Amino acid sequence: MLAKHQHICPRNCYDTCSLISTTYNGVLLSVEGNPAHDYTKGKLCPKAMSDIQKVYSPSRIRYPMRQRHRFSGDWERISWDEALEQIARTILRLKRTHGSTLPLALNKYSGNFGALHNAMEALFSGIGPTTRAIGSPCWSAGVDAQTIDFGRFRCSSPLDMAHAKLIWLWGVNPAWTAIHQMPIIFDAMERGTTVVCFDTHLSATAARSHRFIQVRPGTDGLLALAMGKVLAEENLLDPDLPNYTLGYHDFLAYLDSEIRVERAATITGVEADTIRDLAREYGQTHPACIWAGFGLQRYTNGGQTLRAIDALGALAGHIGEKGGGVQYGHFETWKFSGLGHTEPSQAKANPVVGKNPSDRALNINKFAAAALACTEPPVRMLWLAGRNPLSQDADLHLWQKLMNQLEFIVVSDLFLTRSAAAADIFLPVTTHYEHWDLHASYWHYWVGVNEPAIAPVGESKSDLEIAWRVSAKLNELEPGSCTFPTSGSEKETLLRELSPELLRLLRLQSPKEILLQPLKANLPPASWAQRQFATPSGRFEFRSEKAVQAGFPALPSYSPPLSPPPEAPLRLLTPHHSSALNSQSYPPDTIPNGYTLYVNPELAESYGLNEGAPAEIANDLGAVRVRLAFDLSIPRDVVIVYQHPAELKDSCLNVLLRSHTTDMGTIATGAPGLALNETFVCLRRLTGSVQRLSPNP
Ligand SMILES: Nc1nc2c(c(=O)[nH]1)N[C@H]1C(S)=C(S)[C@@H](COP(=O)(O)OP(=O)(O)OC[C@H]3O[C@@H](n4cnc5c(=O)[nH]c(N)nc54)[C@H](O)[C@@H]3O)O[C@H]1N2
Ligand SMILES: Nc1nc2c(c(=O)[nH]1)N[C@H]1C(S)=C(S)[C@@H](COP(=O)(O)OP(=O)(O)OC[C@H]3O[C@@H](n4cnc5c(=O)[nH]c(N)nc54)[C@H](O)[C@@H]3O)O[C@H]1N2
Ligand code: SF4
Ligand SMILES: [Mo]
Repeated sequence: MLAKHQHICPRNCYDTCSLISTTYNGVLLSVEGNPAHDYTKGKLCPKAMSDIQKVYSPSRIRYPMRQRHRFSGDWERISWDEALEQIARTILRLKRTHGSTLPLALNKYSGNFGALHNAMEALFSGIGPTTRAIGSPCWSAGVDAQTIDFGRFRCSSPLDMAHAKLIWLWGVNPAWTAIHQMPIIFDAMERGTTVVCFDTHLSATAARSHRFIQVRPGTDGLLALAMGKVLAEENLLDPDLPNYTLGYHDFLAYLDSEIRVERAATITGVEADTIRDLAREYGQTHPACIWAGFGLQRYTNGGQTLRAIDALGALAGHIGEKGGGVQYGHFETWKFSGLGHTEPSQAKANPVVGKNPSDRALNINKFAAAALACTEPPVRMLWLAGRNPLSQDADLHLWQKLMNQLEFIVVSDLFLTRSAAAADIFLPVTTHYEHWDLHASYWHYWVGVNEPAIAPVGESKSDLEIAWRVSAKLNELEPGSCTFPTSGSEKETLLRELSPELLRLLRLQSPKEILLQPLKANLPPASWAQRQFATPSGRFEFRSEKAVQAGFPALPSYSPPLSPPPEAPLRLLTPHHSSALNSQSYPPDTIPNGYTLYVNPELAESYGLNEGAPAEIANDLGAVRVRLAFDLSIPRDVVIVYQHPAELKDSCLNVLLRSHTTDMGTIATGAPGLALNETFVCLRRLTGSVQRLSPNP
């Protein structure tokens, strides 16, 4: 029998698409984009198009497993009861030994952003105070910058960009990372909108824009400040500034005394005349929209970069404009109840982190170092859920050390990932075609339900079901040891996740109405239209006391990114890949054969290397084998690898990353972000065999 079901793509992706699956006798036949969803518009990316392959992939793990020795690959199939028993007994033993539940650590992030996936946080809260990864490897600096400037983290509906006469795509690559925005941009172009892309090299998005502005990595803040200075010099400032902003005199004084357009040109690589032209066009065109992406804030000065861009938007009067503003992302629809076990204010501040005040919070970007440093009590058990840190994090040498020191590691995932290779117990989870869930987006305003279309593949279970079962086992072994529910209905739990605030935003009388179709929140299409801000002053704050209190400069200002050390003179950028989603490969089981290093041909020539030549990029942390590909648009001191998963036998790209943190992130996400673009390497011709570095097994 044919049947249709609704889903939401749960990946960490701007688009959070609404999907419709067709099954025949309980088997998935096809997945399409929902035509009734005005952002997905019936279209899917190639990743979701290979979802069915992923669901039925032969390498998907279908039953719980135990590994005899970490990294040995010596796995044995076990029953759920054996797995749960070992997990629960270990938890209770550690609690007894240390007189505390803090030795238990949870590190969870973006494998699946569904509300019911907060079950893992809720389970840990139900056990007692535990050690938690907080913050985000992704966007923290930018979130703080916007929280400081506007008072609240929100953005316009992405459909609003259609009204812009000028669109600046700044450090964002939607042609690969948010493909559903591209038709909106293309339609605007057809109606006469000019699109400018600011990137470090000719990205896929830059190639589709009218104009490409090449910026030296980590210097965008200075470029924005220089353009702000031009606006001031050429009387292109919004005359309304005194009415709705705070500290603009101070900011203009800073621009006047500290910023020189010619000097900015030398540092940013954008010619002074171009800076002036761009500023004039931006100041004179209304409405004008800046989309500032996550790529430009992955630096030690990333938060200040975004503050400078916000300030430029305000100086030119584009904030609050229909079709204008500075767009980055939002939390507005992430008003889930947190399964009753996560502290609501934290759940609000960061959609994917729920923790209680008594928990021991470790920055997710420094997790390994921080966990190793924990004493009284130490961290002894780690649960990774929806996370692949041995592929995605920095400081992998410390991760390796941590993995070797811990007493017990549980990984719940779909596949035997690089991180799962460190597990003692592997628990197989369901995909979004096999469980209920509720999803919001950090880019558009839709909220929707994910319903199961097929029975769980093999013995896999949803993260929520796993959390219930762990709680049941704990309570069986020691009554009262976990307050998280021991069973329930996924559907009913989902309905309870619609908090009164979310019900109001979605204009729902009863939670059940969400089961019918995805709904768009009742939010203004253009944010800050009334120019009433959520800052302490109620104004757009060029000068912020909140920033000062958090230890940041009061004004948007420029500080340079890190400089390369002499022995590693090339900056390595590792932006997101067109056909991978972080460590998740698409189609599954098609991991590219090694990494491609994109370089300027002149750089390659100076090393005597041809296109296609094998080489190695290395620094004091490790070395990675690459194959060279030429890209004339890449500066001679920058090299690029688009991040994608690697075969377990190969060195992973992130062995080269040290966990430099971004300037900001503490206010909104609890911890500074990851300055992953501050990575430096040297390039070496390959002679002999490549050194294999930790954390490879
Ligand atoms: N070099 C480099 N490193 C980076 C980045 C970069 O640009 N370059 N980007 C950074 C950024 S922005 C991010 S957000 C992080 C992302 O890093 P992570 O948060 O680790 O995200 P993913 O690799 O997408 O997913 C992690 C795991 O979740 C699993 N998973 C999928 N669905 C489920 C589920 O329902 N339940 C469970 N339990 N598991 C599931 C997947 O199979 C995958 O193994 O990486 C960061 N690391
Ligand atoms: N296909 C695909 N889509 C994805 C993901 C994926 O892995 N693959 N990951 C998802 C996740 S977790 C995230 S965080 C988003 C990220 O999506 P985006 O916000 O687009 O961010 P990035 O891909 O990290 O970087 C965007 C661009 O910034 C550029 N850039 C780097 N440094 C600088 C700089 O100093 N200045 C300027 N002007 N540009 C710079 C990079 O070259 C890149 O082209 O994408 C999501 N969507
Ligand atoms: S990965 Fe992104 S673009 Fe692709 S289906 Fe999922 S949400 Fe949509
Ligand atoms: Mo991300």
